[in-house]
Amino acid sequence: MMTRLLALLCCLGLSTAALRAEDGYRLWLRYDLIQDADLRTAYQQQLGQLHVGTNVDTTREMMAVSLRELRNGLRGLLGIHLAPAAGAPGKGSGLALRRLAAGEIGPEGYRLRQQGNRLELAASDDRGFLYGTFHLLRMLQMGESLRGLDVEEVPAKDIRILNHWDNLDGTVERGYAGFSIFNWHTLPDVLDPRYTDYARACASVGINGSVVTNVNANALIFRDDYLEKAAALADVFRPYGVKIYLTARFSAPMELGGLSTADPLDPEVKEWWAAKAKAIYSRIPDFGGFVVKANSEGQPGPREYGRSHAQGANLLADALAPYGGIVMWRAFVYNSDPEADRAAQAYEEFVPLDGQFRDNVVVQVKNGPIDFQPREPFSPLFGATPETPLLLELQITKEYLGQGTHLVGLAPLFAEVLQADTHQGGAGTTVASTVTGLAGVSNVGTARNWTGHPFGQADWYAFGRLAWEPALDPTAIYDEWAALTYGADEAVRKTISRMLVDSWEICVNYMTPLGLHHLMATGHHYGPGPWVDELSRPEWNPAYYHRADSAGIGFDRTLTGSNAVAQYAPAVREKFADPRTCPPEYLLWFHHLPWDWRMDNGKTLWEELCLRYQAGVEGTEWLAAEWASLEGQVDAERHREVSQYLTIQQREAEWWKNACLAYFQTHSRRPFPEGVEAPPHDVEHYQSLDYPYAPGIRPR
Ligand code: GCV
Repeated sequence: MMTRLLALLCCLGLSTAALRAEDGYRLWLRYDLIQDADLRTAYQQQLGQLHVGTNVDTTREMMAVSLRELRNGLRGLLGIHLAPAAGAPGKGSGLALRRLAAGEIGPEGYRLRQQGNRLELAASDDRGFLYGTFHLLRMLQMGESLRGLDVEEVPAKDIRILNHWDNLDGTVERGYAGFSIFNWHTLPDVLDPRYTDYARACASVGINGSVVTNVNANALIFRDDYLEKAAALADVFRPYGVKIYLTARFSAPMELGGLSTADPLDPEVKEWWAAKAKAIYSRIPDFGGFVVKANSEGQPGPREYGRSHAQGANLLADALAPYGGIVMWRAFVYNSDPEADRAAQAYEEFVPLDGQFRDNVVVQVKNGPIDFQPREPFSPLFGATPETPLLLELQITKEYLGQGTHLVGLAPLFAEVLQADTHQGGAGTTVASTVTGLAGVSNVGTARNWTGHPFGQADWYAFGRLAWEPALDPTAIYDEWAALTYGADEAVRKTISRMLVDSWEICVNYMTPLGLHHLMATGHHYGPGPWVDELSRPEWNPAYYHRADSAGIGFDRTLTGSNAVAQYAPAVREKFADPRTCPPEYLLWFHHLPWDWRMDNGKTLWEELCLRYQAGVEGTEWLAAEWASLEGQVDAERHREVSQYLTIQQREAEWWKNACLAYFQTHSRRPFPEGVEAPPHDVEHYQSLDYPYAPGIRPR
């Protein structure tokens, strides 16, 4: 029976490995035997022996990790045991490791080059060997030729860091993949193998830091027993080149230290932080530093004492400076002033502080001016603080993009902001070129496959790859991920990468097309709630953002409105400020326009809005059809799982479209254009839907 099945599979051109059920735990590091025997033989000949240069110390922790990865990888992919080269040194083919002099290649960089009959992996530091090892293994998994190989890679950015919004009680704010992978209760004694697997996955895509606690911070993390727990994690991460960082609650000196103030200029407060830094570094000598959310959404901060964000940040920076630590101070601040435009507030607060921060402070700025909306123009802060290094904060977890159930690839969103031209200091000054690093809000949890939706892994992967090299093309990144995760078959990987690349625009269309933003329901941010207008703070209400009325729709951020557009450099400002030159994807972000406004394609604004919602729904049908076409070509377990999620996504895309169009029609009073299916219910029906237990509700 078994033999007949195998024969049948061979007839169909399918390998048994390709169809083995998988649960997704191995991520993109599967190392299954390469099925093409010729390719395997070629690789075996090229890599079968290991030549370790005399100046390479393989006893060092990180080098040992690299070698273990290499051995495991080659055992799995090629079925070989990587043997140290026999015979005279310097002779024979194989893989050669060579340490370069300091500075011969940049920090963390590596070179993979064919030298005669050898493939040489060379680096100036241990991290370079680690990243070079993963590069090589990636090439083998993708079936790429090593002949004539000559690549040199150095990361474009020093800070490539994940931010976990994980709480000490194990919950994850805006986490949709189970609980936190960090079990603070059983640390430091229990070292879950997941900690190692997590660090390894991060290293494989070049992520070199992890903030393991939520920015809505808990001072308890600084208590001695919790520092021991953090130190245990740091010990596990270290060999993988992942530094640990913690979030600092500004009021910790009061809550934990019993002081009567957290005023950044108070000498006792300074002493408290200095002593705390000393206590941390005595346990974690390579501790990375703090991330701070201050005076934002109820978090304490320096403003309570009449001090600026710079004074607050400098307090912590001074405490960390003796040990080389940094402070990542978040610019995500806004207040409830009904007259203020929330989109303008971070710029107003931080640009005047340029030049006032210590050298070891970086200001962490979300990609857009509001808050990880499905699509936002880039934040005007990028490039606007020449004296202050900035970090770009991206959200990998999909708080506003269908959370854990919709297939939405975020690499195109990441790339759009990275490549946006700020024109600050001249044309060609992309966001990527203005930042010193990238921080990504993690989507990882205790779900067996790490991210809940199987395709969520793709954006953990994409974030790491783009943090390493912001110029990478999203299609190429997803092509890699698909090959590593689902096998190197070209048709399969091309279909998957196309689905991922196109899915973002599809989601934007069924949620917030044409620059609309913040239309989601209260609390969970999952479904639509454009009608919400009764929340206590004006800027928490969707109606504040879309401003739909009988005349039209959109937020006027030009001279006739909030004039937030003036925060951009002149070339950008001019383009965004004129509705004729403003890219349609940001149109209603910057303009309040009449329903009958004529778009460039001849449609009215109302018609275009409706057609985009409809296109979003049709896009989910296309996603489902594409995935269905892969049945039998990826393992049944993962195929079924993704199909089930796509069913939810199709239904919810309809929900978004119907709820939003039913509501906006109460203002536009216009008929639905041809090609758009009218919502089956009136707006009251959509308003009555209640999802009290939608995941990701912020713990109160
Ligand atoms: C960590 C949004 C989210 C909050 C998050 C906040 C932030 O408002 O809804 O859950 O809090 O951003 O980035 O600080």
